[in-house]
Amino acid sequence: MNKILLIILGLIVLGFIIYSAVTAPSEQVVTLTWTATGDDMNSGTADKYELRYSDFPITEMNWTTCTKIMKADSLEPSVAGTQEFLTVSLPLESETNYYFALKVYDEAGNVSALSNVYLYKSKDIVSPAPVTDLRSQ
Ligand SMILES: [Ca+2]
Repeated sequence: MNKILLIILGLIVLGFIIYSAVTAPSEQVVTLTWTATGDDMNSGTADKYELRYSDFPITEMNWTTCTKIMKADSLEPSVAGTQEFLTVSLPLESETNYYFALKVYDEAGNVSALSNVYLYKSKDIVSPAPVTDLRSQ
């Protein structure tokens, strides 16, 4: 009975190791920062942020088609003038353009215009192919 239990535990651990090895490199982490605006223009404290990203430049027109970063919803805006930070996870793609933009809401539901659009270019993570024909002449 104990042997079976050990085998099951072993399989669970092995499964977890394989799962971690497969899933760990699928994301990259980027820390975004910006200066908080306020409830009324640049004074007071806003109610929430809406942060989106896309692989194409973000405009007011295509804003709703861009991918919403849910983590930003739980970020409590700080008082106007404070530096905000948010670490976000992105799909791990080599040398890809990620455009970010955000909008600010107040308690009454008033929304700011689109922020500046920030372009983050992910790193080159693809190695050269190994040489396969090394030989003497
Ligand atoms: Ca307001």
